[in-house]
Amino acid sequence: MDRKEIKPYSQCNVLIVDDEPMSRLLLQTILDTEFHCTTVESGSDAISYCVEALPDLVLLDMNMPDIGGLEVCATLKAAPETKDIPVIFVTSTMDIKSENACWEVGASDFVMKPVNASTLTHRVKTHLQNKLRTEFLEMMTFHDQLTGLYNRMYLTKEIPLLIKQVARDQSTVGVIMVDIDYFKLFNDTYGHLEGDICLQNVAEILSDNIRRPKDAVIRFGGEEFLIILPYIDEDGTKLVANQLVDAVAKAKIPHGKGIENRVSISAGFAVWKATDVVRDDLAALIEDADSSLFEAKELGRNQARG
Ligand code: GH3
Ligand code: MG
Ligand code: MG
Ligand code: MG
Repeated sequence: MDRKEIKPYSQCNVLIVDDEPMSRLLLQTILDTEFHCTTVESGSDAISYCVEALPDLVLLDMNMPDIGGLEVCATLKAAPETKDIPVIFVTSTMDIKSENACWEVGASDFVMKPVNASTLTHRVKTHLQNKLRTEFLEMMTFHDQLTGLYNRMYLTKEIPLLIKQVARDQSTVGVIMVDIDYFKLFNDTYGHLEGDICLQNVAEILSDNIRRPKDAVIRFGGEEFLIILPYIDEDGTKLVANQLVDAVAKAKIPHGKGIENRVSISAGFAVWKATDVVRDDLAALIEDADSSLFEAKELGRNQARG
């Protein structure tokens, strides 16, 4: 996702679900000029498409032979990944009972058949706008603007929930604190703007090397990054920490006053076990990683310690 602005309607994927070919064609013809449309002909296809492709909005027929629209909507609203996709019902039969049923399963709106093209387009736009704005604000709240990484707000809001989940699963979580070496000297040599670019480059290298969906790379402070690795043990954490140190060194970002004239990082890591009640606290875990980082600095930088 572009982190600087809200994406345009033309990039929004609208899913049209209807068992009648003529209805699908009509809706698609109306909407195709402004949005990117995909069509499916059954409730079950709609659910599997949504889980896989996460469309921005769903136009949903009420009556279909396999799974009806109400059940499709309820299924989408029950799953965390699909619950925020707005659903607009498109139907010819709408008494008060069905209307209420639509709201109860989590519909955002409904449009009557035969559809008025202008009303349909406007309703779709309104709900897309709400969704895109909410997504954008959430993204801004939880990300650092310079690097695009997660920020401290994400750390305090989301990570404790993740750690609780790890504890319930009786597993472990690895934490790595990363700090760029001699970064003050980098700024002094090349200027603050180049320093910002360096931060972006290092952030990208860290992200490229942390690939599991539940892992998080957080900009913790100025040139400090915190990496949270749920369900990883001590050996795994150590391996990742060393990989990060190597990856930054291998990138050979010039730094006249750095180790071997390159930008390098130091890393300190710690691992929390679900059974280890004494350390059942994010702050304590970060402190552990931080004191290991101090050791890495003391031992000459450009290395990981745990
Ligand atoms: P060490 O190897 O011991 O970590 O030395 P260091 O110079 O990296 O450590 P120090 O904490 O003294 O310096 C951190 C520097 O990071 C100081 C500050 O100017 C710079 N910095 C912090 N945030 C930013 C930022 O957003 N942009 C830029 N360009 N520099 C930043
Ligand atoms: Mg139908
Ligand atoms: Mg620092
Ligand atoms: Mg530093």
